[in-house]
Amino acid sequence: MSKEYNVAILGATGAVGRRMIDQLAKSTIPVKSVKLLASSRSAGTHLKFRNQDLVVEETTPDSFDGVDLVLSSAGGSVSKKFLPEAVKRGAVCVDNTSAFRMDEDVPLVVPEVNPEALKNHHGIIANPNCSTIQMVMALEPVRRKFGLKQIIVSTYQAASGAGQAAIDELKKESQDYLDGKNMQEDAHILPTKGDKKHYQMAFNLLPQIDVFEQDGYYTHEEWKMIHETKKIMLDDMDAKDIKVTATCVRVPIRIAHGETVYFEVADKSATTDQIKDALDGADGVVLQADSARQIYR
Ligand code: 25A
Ligand code: L14
Repeated sequence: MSKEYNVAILGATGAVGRRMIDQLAKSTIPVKSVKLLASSRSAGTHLKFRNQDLVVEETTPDSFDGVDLVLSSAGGSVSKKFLPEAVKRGAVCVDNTSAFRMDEDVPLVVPEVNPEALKNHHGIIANPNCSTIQMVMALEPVRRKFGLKQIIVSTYQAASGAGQAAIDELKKESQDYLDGKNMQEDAHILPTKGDKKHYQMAFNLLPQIDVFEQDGYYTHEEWKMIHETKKIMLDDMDAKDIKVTATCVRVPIRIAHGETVYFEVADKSATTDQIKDALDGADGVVLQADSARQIYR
């Protein structure tokens, strides 16, 4: 790789892609050039990177000629189609979708938790589900000091997880609800675009994120949280050493997920204060435990 990188953002016009552009602009990654890729629908759209005006291009395999680094968030099927093409052309791809996360030769990485896993990549590096990332960031410092036996997590996930179209749908439904309009026809995206039925999200809660698993007990989002956590912490998606279960719920929020995490440590002598100390100052973690002053934002 050159000292300055040619970077492509795949899915650049999406809710995530636009954030990637902003974050890349702020980051210390030395950027030589940026290419914005999306579907034919948004080819020709103008977007800004720093002060440069860039035109979004339709993605083809040849889009990746000369590209060093791909940041990808255009959905799993798009990643499956294009990332092997990018790797063939010499690029390293960081993929935000679920397409490759469980492949044996694809590291699943949260930099603050398991950076060592990066060593074994073959061109594709996956990052986990958003709900998994925030949980393992907070639990890894605890695990390192006291060990973990069990995790029971419940999530409160915003519309943003399902992309820009879901954010737009929540906004329209909310407006229509407040305007007293008939909302029968409003839902087309949530709970999940690919499934048969769609339900109102505004002023509601939905107990489904992603599709249901065959056993009917888990949704795929819940499955992902369980197995991604094990792969990141123990390098084995089916590891038995930590028991994990998850319940994922969609809440009518635009952006930002929340979650409550019950966990059981292995070291029974650990005190609440010691666990707070482990969290306070951990890389990327902000501890807010000042209930007397009512601070939690
Ligand atoms: O498969 P996964 O892993 O589960 O991921 C599924 C989806 O989740 C989002 C992301 O959606 C992804 O597509 N996502 C993933 N991880 C996420 C996370 N951590 C996450 N969201 C939040 N947090 P998205 O909507 O943000 O981004 C989609 C982008 O992918 C581009 N794309 C689609 N097909 C492509 C493709 N790019 C290349 N080749 C293809 N074949 C997509 O570009 C977008 O950038 P686009 O050109 O198709 O559309 C962007 C424009 O279209 C408008 N729009 C969106 N939906 C609709 C719509 N217009 C009308 N009707 C719609 N239903 C948008 O306004 C935008 O301008
Ligand atoms: O697996 O709809 O990265 O909230 C994360 C967001 C799947 C969908 C992933 C959502 C996506 C999820």
